[in-house]
Amino acid sequence: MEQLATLDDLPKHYVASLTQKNLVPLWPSLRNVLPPNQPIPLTQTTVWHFNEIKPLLLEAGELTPIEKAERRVLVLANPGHGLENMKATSSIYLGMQLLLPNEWAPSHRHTPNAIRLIVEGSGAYTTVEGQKCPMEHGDLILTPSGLWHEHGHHGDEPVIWLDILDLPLVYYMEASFVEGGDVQKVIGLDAGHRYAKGIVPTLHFMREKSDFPLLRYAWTDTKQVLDALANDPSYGGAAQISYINPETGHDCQKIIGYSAMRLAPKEVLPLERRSAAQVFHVIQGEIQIDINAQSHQLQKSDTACAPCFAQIDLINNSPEPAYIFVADESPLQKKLGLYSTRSRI
Ligand code: GTQ
Repeated sequence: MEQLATLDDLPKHYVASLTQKNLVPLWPSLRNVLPPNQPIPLTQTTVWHFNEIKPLLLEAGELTPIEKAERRVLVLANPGHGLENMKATSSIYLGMQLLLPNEWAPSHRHTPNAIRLIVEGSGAYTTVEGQKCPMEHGDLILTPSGLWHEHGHHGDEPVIWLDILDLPLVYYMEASFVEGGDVQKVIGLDAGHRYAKGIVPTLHFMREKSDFPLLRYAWTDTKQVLDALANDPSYGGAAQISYINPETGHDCQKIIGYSAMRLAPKEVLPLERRSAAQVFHVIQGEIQIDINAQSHQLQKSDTACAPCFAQIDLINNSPEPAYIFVADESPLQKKLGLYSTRSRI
């Protein structure tokens, strides 16, 4: 493609008179906004090690009382986007949240969608629209856009979880805001029992209606399915599951997609190059992740992100299976008609 003229090729007085009238010439910026063949992502491959986050998060527990934080979170920020912008990728926000025994993070609802992936500790819960969701290691809890949620803790050890939100996108759209509310009244059965095994509570033959019927995906269930896939010789493919909305069969949330995979000992999994940026989080075990020819070691509870069209290999060098949680921007890109894949280089 032709090299185009730059701003410096224009007379200063001409550029000044454009600026004065809120006008901008396209051609000096054309190759930036429409780069040839593939995007130039700001998202940089970044790794966050849990053993580096945890002491700082526990220190935040001593430095800042929950009443003064509301949500005690250290944000996993991508330097490529500028740390202050609190983005892991262009659309994905990641945060590690700490809740200490007897603390309460008050009820609120907001326009961005959120999920929690429980990293460590037990005894905490998130109440979503009156449904109490226990938080145990590896559980996925949804708090979709507009649903009331609060976090509490009856246990006796710190609980830490990974928050994933589409906050960067919603904020960019100038659609991000929050409302505060009162303590929620918990309604009857907890989330796990409300929509279990394909059955739902029914009142006088009337089905309960909800856009998000399932709010908690227990890790014990997910792990069982991954193990069954891996141990089924007739299945053949890589052991991977998608978290879906069981009513619609669609992705469990509208903007960010969630899945989990299992890597057997010594398994090497080359991923196809995808237009959506991705986040990887180790639920159990350890892996080597090669992103664009750079190798990184991820231990349990470590998190990494990769830019669009990255060439990624997941490698399990350990004698134990590894379980990886994945978040990506593919539901958003598919809805917008922007999703594509490329063959590996
Ligand atoms: O727990 O509701 O990391 O509202 C950022 C914003 C967590 C939450 C975050 C939030 C929350």
